[in-house]
Amino acid sequence: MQKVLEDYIRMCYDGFLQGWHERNGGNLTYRMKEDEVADCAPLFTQHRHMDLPVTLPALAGEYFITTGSGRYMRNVPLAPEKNIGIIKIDADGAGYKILWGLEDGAKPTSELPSHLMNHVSRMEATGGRCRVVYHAHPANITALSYTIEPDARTLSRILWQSETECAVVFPEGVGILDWMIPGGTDIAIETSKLVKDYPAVVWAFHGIFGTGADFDETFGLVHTIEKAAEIYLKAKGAGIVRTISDEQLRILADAFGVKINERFLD
Ligand code: 2HA
Ligand code: ZN
Repeated sequence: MQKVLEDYIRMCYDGFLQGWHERNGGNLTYRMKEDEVADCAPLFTQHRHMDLPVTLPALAGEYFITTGSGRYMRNVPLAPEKNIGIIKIDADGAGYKILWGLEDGAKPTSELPSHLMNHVSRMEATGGRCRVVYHAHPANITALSYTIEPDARTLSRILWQSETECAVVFPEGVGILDWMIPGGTDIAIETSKLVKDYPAVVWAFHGIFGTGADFDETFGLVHTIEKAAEIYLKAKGAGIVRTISDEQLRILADAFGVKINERFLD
C-alpha cells in the first residue's frame, strides 16, 4: 500500500486506541503532496462529483484524504476503501470529485466544511506547512470544557500550567468555541476564524480540532493537550496548592526558543 495511506490509517487507529473515537466520532483530513498524489494515481478509478456548501478557491486542485461520514475509525484498517477516500477539489473550489475509496456510496466526513475551512486558515497561518486537520473526542479535554468559561486565555493558561512541555508544544495557546451545532457551515466558519491564531481549537462539550504539518505533529499536539487536561482534572480533584508560574513559563519559552503568547501571561 502507498506509504501516505499507511501513515493515515495508522493515525486513525491510534486515535481509536486512545479512546478518542467512540462509534463514528472524529474525522481526519490530509492535504496530499504532489509525489503522494502521483503514487496514488493508479487508484483513481471513480469520478463521483459532489458540491461543497461553501466555495474555497484557495483549495482549488488540491487532493485530500478524508474519513467517511458515518464511518468508524475503528474499522479503517480493516477496509480502508470503504471507510476513507481521496477527493480532488474542483478548479473553482465549489465542489470535489471522489477519486478513490468511500465505497458503497459513502460521503466524506460530515465535518468536511470545518476541515476544509481550517485547512485554508492554517495554510495561510503557517505559510503552507499545515497539511493535517484532525477532529477527535478525547474525554479529558471535553470534560475540562465544562469547568471553564469558553475563553482561550483561561484554557491556555490551565493547559500550560498542567504539564511543563505544553508551552513549548503550543506556545500560541489553544482556542475554544462555545457550544454550536456540529456538522455545518456555521461551526466551520467560527472554527476557521479561531485556527488563524491557534493550532488547536476545543469545541465545548464535544471535542477538539488539531492541525499540523504531518501526522506525528498533529497527533502529538492533540495527545499533549489531552494529557494536560487529564493531569489538570486529576490535580483539581485532589486539590491544587501550587502551579507553574508565569515567570517559569517565560523562562521555559526562552530556554526552548519559542514565542509564548504574551497576551495570556500576567
Ligand atoms: O461523527 O465527530 O462532529 C463525526 C463527528 C462529528
Ligand atoms: Zn465530533
